[in-house]
Amino acid sequence: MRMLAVVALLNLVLVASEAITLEPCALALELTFWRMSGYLGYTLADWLCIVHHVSDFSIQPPLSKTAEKAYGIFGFSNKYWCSDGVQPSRNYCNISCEKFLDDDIQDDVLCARRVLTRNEGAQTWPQWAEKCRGKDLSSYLKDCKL
Ligand SMILES: *[C@@H]1O[C@H](CO)[C@@H](O)[C@H](O)[C@H]1NC(C)=O
Ligand SMILES: [Ca+2]
Repeated sequence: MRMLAVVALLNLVLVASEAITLEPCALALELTFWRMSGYLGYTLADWLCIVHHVSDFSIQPPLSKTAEKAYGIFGFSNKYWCSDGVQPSRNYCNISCEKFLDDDIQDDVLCARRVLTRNEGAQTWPQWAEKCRGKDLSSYLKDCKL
């Protein structure tokens, strides 16, 4: 009985620390479904470029909660956008950071929209200004059937 409990706990830990990697075209489809294409002027390719440079399409739990950390494909900070229950947070998206570690991106999208409307658009993601803005982003979608 006790053994079983330990095994179950181990399984949970392994699952929890496993990275989820999203396929870019599948993400593009989901972002389309959630009406992110063209939202406030940001194209699908802009979103893919942001996700590429912020998280490389990978959802990985932070190894510790002892400092500012970025959660999920959009890299939401546990000091501003979500709360991990450890860091003091403004929690502008009013959500637990854990919600950005699953493969359901609806809440991630809602928070990304809030980032755009609350801050100066995609400036919040320094990666966007550096690697995406004004660049030819057509390669992100060229193999996608949308
Ligand atoms: C924050 O989320 C909680 C629970 O999901 C909800 O009850 C509350 O009304 C929300 N607060 C704001 C300001 O949206
Ligand atoms: Ca989520």
